[in-house]
Amino acid sequence: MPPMTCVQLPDARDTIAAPATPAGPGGIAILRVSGPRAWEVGRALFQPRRPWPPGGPRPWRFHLGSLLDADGQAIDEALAVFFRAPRSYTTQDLVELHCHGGPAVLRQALDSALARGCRLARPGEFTLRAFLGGRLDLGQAEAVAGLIAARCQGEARLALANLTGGLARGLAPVRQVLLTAAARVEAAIDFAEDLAPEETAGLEALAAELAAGVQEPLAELIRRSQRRRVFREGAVVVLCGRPNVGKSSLFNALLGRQRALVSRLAGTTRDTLEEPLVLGGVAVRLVDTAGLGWGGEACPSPAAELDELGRQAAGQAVAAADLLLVVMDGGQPLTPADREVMVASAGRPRLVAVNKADLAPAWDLAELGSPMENEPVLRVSAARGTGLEELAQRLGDALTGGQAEPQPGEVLAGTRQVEALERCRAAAERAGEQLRAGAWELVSLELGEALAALGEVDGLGASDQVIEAVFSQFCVGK
Ligand SMILES: Nc1nc2c(ncn2[C@@H]2O[C@H](COP(=O)(O)OP(=O)(O)O)[C@@H](O)[C@H]2O)c(=O)[nH]1
Ligand SMILES: [Mg+2]
Repeated sequence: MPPMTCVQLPDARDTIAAPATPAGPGGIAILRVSGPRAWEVGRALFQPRRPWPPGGPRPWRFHLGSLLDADGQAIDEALAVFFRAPRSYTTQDLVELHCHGGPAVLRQALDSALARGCRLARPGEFTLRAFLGGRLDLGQAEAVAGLIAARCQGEARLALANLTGGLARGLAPVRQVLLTAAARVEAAIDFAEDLAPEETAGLEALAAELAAGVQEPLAELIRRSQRRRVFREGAVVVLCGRPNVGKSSLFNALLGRQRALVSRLAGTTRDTLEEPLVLGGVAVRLVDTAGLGWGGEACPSPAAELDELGRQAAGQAVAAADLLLVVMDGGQPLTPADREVMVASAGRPRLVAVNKADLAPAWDLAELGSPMENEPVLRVSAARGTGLEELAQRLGDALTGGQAEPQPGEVLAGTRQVEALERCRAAAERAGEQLRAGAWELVSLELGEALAALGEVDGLGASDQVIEAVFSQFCVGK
């Protein structure tokens, strides 16, 4: 186990405030205030149009009134909702102020809350309180971040399944098997001297229960999560090829808009350009790059230094790609630079597209050499728009391996969770080995480790360090 550094989670007794909606103009913006003094702050910030009823604001109802700045001046017409603990998102007293979505209004409202003794919420701190208050387990809290960050339907579906507790529900039987085994082994340790042979045999049979109830279901969940990881995490697809083959033209054609400059001059693109796109149900970052290979020729552009920088950036993008879209020019004879690109991308996941199919073919596919024999090559024309649908389809298939998109309710574990589940599985396996050896003390240790690793996923007993790591991925106001 890695050494635990001491992490201080933020104090849940502070009353915190933050905008819950993104910065920038919008119909509505929401300021959230949570903590023991939330109602007091809410009442100071908000003047109801009609006087409060005798008991003060009625919880869980919208109230119309004015939002006030730190000096008590009206900033905006607003709605306020007062939530009473524990029936709120954070499980604490909580107030939501719904005002008009102007950055100036929201800024003043926030300043007003801070002036009244609130602390600015840290990223994810509202959800952290929901977790600490027992409203969400750790997997659900992670799913909140996942749902907010979801870029396509598949990602949103996977996040929602975990938000409704799908992961923890699936792991509950695993936890139960581990707990039962741990209890039986503890008893065996206490009575080690007087264990009847059938009791010893029963303990040995526990190994089979661990295999069937812990190792196998976890291995299956881990395998499936890894196989379908691309649907959770998305992918980076990088266009590469020598200058002027039409990379930027294809980039634009795939996006359906003129994002990158296109010209007949080599070296038009230097910075890498990146745009989001959904392919095969996968959230993709599509990256256009400067030309990769120059085939040992002198740079055709006088700005050789810029070309060199562009090439370096392209090299970095290619190195980080999940999938390469290698582009060739079908209307010009193959050059050493084309071959250089083919060699540089060999062995990487790639799809080769021969562009400019509208021109008379200037070379034969066989000229690409023998490694290409089993690799499908697609002829497209960025200029005419032909072959693009098939290209998008093939890119999607290459990313997913032909797998179907996530279905509603499908549960997958994320990278962090997979790592913890694998530790749990391995510890259960070692426990099984020690069971067969009759080393009860060691079995007990391994089962403890398995339960601790499982706790990092469902949050039952996660360390502050794990909790901190999960919540640091959030945005402020959630
Ligand atoms: N005929 C034809 N010309 C194309 C096609 N795609 C791109 N071009 C032209 O090829 C040149 C280089 O295109 P560009 O997209 O800038 O290439 P890049 O350097 O690889 O990004 C431009 O003059 C484009 O108009 C195509 O499908 N057919
Ligand atoms: Mg370009």
